[in-house]
Amino acid sequence: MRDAAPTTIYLKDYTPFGYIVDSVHLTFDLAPHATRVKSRISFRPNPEATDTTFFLHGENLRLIRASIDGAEVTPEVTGGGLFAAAPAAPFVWEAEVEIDPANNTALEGLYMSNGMYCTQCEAEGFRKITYYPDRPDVMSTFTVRINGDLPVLLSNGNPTGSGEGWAEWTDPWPKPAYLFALVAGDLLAHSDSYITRSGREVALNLWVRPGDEGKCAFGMEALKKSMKWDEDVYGREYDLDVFNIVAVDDFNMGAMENKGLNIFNSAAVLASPETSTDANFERIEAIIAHEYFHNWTGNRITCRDWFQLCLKEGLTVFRDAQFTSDVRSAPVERIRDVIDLRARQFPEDNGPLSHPVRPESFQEINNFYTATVYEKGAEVIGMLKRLVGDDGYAKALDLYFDRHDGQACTIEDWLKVFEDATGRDLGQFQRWYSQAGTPRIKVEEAWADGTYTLTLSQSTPPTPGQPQKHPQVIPVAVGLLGPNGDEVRPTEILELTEARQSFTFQGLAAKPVPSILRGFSAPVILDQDSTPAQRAFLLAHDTDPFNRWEAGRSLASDTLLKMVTQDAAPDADYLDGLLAVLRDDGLDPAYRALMLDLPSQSELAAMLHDRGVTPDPMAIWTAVETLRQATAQHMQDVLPRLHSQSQVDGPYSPDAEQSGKRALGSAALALISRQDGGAQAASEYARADNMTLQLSALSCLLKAGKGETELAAYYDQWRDDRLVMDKWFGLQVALASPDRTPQIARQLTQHADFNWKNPNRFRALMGSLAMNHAGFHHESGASYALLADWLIRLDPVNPQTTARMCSAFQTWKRYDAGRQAMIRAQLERIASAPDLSRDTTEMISRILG
Ligand code: 0A1
Ligand code: ZN
Repeated sequence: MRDAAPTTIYLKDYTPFGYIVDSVHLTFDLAPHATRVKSRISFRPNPEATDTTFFLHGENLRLIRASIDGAEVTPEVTGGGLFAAAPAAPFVWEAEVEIDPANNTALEGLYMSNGMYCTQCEAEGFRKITYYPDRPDVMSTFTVRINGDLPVLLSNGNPTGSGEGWAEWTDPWPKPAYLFALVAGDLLAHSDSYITRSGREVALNLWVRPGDEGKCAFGMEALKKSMKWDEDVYGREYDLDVFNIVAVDDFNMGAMENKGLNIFNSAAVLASPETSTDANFERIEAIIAHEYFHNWTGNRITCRDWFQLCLKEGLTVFRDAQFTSDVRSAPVERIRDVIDLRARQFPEDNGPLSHPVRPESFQEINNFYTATVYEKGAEVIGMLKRLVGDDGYAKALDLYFDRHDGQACTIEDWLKVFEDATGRDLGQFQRWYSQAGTPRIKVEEAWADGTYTLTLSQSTPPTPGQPQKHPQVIPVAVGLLGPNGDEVRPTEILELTEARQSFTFQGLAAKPVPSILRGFSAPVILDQDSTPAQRAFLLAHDTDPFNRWEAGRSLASDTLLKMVTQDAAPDADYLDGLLAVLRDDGLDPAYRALMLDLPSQSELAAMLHDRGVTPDPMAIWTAVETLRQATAQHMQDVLPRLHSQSQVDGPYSPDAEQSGKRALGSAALALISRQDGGAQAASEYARADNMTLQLSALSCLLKAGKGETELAAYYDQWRDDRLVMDKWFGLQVALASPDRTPQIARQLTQHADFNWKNPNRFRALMGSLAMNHAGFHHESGASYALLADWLIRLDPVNPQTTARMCSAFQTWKRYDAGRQAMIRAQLERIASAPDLSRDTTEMISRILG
């Protein structure tokens, strides 16, 4: 192990730092292997702290010299930082260190990507740049001078001076070190400007490598839309003279909200119709909004410590989802978010990696940038809004910004704002932050003398470290439909606070059909014994678009589970109901496309496991194939018309309307390909003039076991475009038939273009392997072994990405004894790799349990 004894950090141990930082001055002399960083930092004792130890974090730094108030000091340097004797009065700390950005492959701290210097400091990367109290509750203004022989030199804040080979930046807003950023390189700007609502002009730049200028326009529009939306909806205005975004090819995550200088994975910002799909455009718009919104929820108000990560992430995800709902379609956005939550957060919350939205301990904080903190964190805010109402939410948010601007806060501060603004006691609601696991709600119905009674029972299974759970407050949105399909009771929120609770509805003429958990009003699993006929009724009549979709989805799951466990034939209620929906031209094409989507094979495996059945990945795969085939047959007559929607009038636009039509057209083409063996897809491929259609046609061909020629043509066409080639790698693995998956994936790892040190390329291949359910769980165990080989290889180079990819194994205990033994062997092999990183060590030990 690289770190002999990994230490666990606990929320309960929080203490404030002994010193306040009044200002930070940094000077960078850039050189690939020997960058010098000089720091001058003004400290003064913190009257609120009892521990006055002067410890500065620092890792992989070569200390050249250090002084306090001008007098040279010799600190005690450890692996994680240094101690020095500090005066009990204000003092100035100065230090000079040397770092090696060119050899920084972990992409944390200051590193190089294609000859460009860039930084990533969240969560604890600043300590790899210089000695500093690298914790989010230490906030200061920063002035940065960059000396370097490169045309573009950027840092946070406003530009305050520049000349040949140097630039100076000043950030007037106090910030924690994790929001520090520096970029230097040969970059081009796509520029624009924005006038804020109070009339200030902000210069906007999107900086890219030469050659990428044609992929900036969409991102810039998304930025301006986000700035306007945050003014209109939250009353939040931008607060600097410039806003810079930089696209970087080598990046561990999607993007980073550094103050005034957002750094983006190029996959999360660069887009053009020829190279990006509609889904890419939509994701880019959401990420740009997300990072921009962090300026208030994250930067102006930040986190006291990393346990409070959801304070900024849950809220900012919630805000970016609101934005997408407003600028696109609200029901479609909600359905997509729930699909994503079930695909990523539910498995996490119901397996060995389960943790509360606000964790109570960690070894490596980078392992807690999870779907639970982000997506469940956002769901918790959605519930809070549902419980206090839109006005209560607006008042609470205004109070939050007023009261806490400039501070580093906790979840307690956040909930107190809601209590003070609305008068509501949130004592029980707090459990959503401290209790892990997905609550399950069981539904019972009773009907007598015009009174309908719904009895809801909640329970949350044990999770690591939390054997006992207490009832949570769960907002359950319910509407009632009469026998003819009319809504007899509009949506109301039932507040489930007890373990078991009944709700009555009086004065009804006939027994109603309930539509429960409308809009997915809480992140729970609903356990309802309804018949296929009842679900089909909701699919036909529910006025709540989410639950209408959900009815179709549960019909699909039910039929698939019966096909797996009872060898049943595809259910007619499902097929007829789906056909009726597809025929209904009054329904949004995007919505109809989502109706055609099936639950993922991994989700089906989880459902089987919940019902006490050991999932057989091949049996699930076969059931899905059979249902798809039956669907193609049953929908045969409507498919050509649905497919024709792909051909829109006028030039390509990634807007909701056009992309919805293409989504429906592509879903139809996938079914047509099952009938014609890919003949139509081949001609669609030949005439596709945008990446959405090109990729949808190629996918159909690969699924049909064809597409050799097209794959080769695609390679020739796009071999010089990294982002488009990521798709080429990903698609082949994602769509490989289960029997050939390990072999295809292995062959691709030997391809000359498999630049495995680039996180996007690594994820494209290995992430797709993990997502190809039946192929990953190939009975030979070859896919497990292949992934483990590559995780072992990547770990010394990039621990963060390695650790994140380990979650591919998190569901291992669902499967049969043979597969469990093979996975355990791979996990143990990874664990015993020499010098395994702290990141990966923690993940593997948690997964092994
Ligand atoms: N705060 C960013 C996510 C992020 C987190 C860590 C990173 O490096 C380890 C990079 C980005 C966001 O929420 O967008
Ligand atoms: Zn974020």
